[in-house]
Amino acid sequence: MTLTLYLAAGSCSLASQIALEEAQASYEPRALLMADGEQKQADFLAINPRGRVPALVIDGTPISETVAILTYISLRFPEAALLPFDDPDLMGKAYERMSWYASSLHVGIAQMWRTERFSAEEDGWTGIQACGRAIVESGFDEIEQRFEGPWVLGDHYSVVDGYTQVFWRWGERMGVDMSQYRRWAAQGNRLLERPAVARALASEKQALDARTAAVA
Ligand SMILES: N[C@@H](CCC(=O)N[C@@H](CS)C(=O)NCC(=O)O)C(=O)O
Repeated sequence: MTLTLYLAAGSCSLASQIALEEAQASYEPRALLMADGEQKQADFLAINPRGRVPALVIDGTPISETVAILTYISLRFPEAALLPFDDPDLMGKAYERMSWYASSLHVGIAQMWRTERFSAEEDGWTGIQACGRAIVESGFDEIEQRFEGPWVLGDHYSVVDGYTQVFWRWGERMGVDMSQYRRWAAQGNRLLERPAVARALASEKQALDARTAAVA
């Protein structure tokens, strides 16, 4: 089986890359330069017609959407126990959380940083961005309040933890005072101590450095 992960630095593709590293999967990371619009170029649109990362190509067949990719990796590498498949209640929690991230919190981020998707009329952008920020900030409060254990799903480390880290990075980028989120910070610190997460972050950087060096 060959696996290729299309990613972009600082993006939500980090969640999929952490999952691949946790699974000790053999995969090729391929960084796109989003600032150059590579996600909208024909060769990538042939992989994901929506022009978004992450995309995971499995033996030539692509899948996109973070929740789908995280599910695929968890099922493909069951020994890594990246989702609690034998616990329906916990699985419900895992999918509630991942669906909320993908359908609401990430969309709030897009309202701020990709406002052109929501209205062609620039006059209305300030309001759209303010609503996006409010969605994100109340979502961050919810993340903090709902921590019940060392990990997002309590005692079970899962792909949801890496996905949650994506939002932490974005919060820092937005200039949110992340020091107010103590339990979330503790989970993030535990996460960063995991060798797989360190490998994912290094690999994300390396893939980007290789691309920027090639372009320079
Ligand atoms: N629903 C998709 C969203 C993917 C997405 O929006 N990815 C962003 C990076 S975080 C992207 O590729 N943006 C490129 C663009 O908007 O042109 C998922 O959850 O994977």
